[in-house]
Amino acid sequence: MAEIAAPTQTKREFLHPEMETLPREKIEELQLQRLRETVRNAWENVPWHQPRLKAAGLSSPEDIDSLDALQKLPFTVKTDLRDNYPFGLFARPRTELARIHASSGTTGKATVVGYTMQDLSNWADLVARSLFAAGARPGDIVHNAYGYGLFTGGLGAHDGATRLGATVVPVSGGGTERQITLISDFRPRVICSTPSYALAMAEVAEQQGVDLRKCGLAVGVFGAEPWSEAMRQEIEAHLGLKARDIYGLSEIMGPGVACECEHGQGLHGWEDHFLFETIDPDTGKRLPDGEPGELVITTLTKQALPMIRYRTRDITRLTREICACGRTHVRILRVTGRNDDMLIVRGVNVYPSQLEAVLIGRPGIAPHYQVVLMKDGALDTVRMEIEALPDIPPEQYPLLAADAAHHIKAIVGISAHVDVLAPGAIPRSQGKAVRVRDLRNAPKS
Ligand code: DLL
Repeated sequence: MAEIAAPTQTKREFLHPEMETLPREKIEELQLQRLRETVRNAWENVPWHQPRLKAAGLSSPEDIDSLDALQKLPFTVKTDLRDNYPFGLFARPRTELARIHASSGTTGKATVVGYTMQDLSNWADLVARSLFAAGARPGDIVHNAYGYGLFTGGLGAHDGATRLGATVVPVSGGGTERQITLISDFRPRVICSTPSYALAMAEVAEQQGVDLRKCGLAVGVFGAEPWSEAMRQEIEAHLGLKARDIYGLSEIMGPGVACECEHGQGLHGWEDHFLFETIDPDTGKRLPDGEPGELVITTLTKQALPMIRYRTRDITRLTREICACGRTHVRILRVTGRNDDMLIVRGVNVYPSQLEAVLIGRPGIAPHYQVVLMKDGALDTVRMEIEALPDIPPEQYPLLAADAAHHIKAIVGISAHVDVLAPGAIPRSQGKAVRVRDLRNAPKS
């Protein structure tokens, strides 16, 4: 009897090889066709869009005859979703929606987003593609510590990992001690969480006497908040894995709009489903690739919630150079921060992640911090609260503070007062970390 050959494990570098390596002209051909369909969907099915598109000079969706035509179309902003709360921008009747997510935001009404079954399926495909690019493989155990619920992180990563063919542990955020037990017992190869929560887990593991570096973790897929290269090194050192960046936002889909591959040189933005531009946030003019600006995304396949030129408020740069991995899709360089989070300190523009990049990894300092904004007369001032590592004696805190302030001044160019606090003093996150405390309008005590 002929011997049955063991299944050959062919080395596949892409989950969707043809699509991920599509030549640029083919990508653009597909994008133009899908852009026209998206504009048609918005025009025919969302009463809010048509008058705006007409005012922009469009007499029908057929006028979209080149990708350049996109530049004539009006932007969509977060308040447009709020103004049409809850379902006003949906292009499908409520009965055709398979799921709703929402983000609470800090002020006002939630932003509500909806998905048809097809939208959910595309989303699962793109998260699976992202996880694969980051290094996850079918058959892996994926420990999913993104929050489940209205936040898109939990269910988004869950469906993607399932679509990839992984075994998902749907643990959600929080209950950190139990997370550590599950990680050491199940030995997942892949972990998904916010980067700040990954570090919070590492810290609790150390307190429990568990060495996460010996628990079989190989790949971490971290996102939902800005994080620096210094933070990446810190996470890799404490968890013993390769830390990869995943980006997304609920208004566009959720996690998986873009993700790093094994080269970690920018996040591949999946151009068969989205169109990426960067603009000058003040003038709204499109910027050439390579220049930092506000990321603007147009959806190309969304049925329930087509988005035309959505202003993300995220600041980044794009490059269309082909990555060393062979993927041809545009790369979004690390998102440094949101426009809303930009601090202006005596005329210098600063993002919290720039301060993070300077501080994290400095000797004696733990990777937990908060930026406190205050007022000194008419001027904004910044106080950095950072934490000492447990083995640092408190007498040394003033020295550490002076050293940190010196480096902030030298590298970022602002004067910040630095307070070094005892271990555990900065609140730990279970999801998105609160990096900024704005006390500028707080009553004086
Ligand atoms: O945070 C979706 C997500 C979940 C992405 C899990 C990645 C992983 P929202 O709650 O709508 O959606 O928040 C979107 O978070 O506009 C960025 O400001 C920020 N953000 C998301 N990913 C990154 C990242 C999810 N990798 C907002 N780097 C976005 C920097 C990020 N900022």
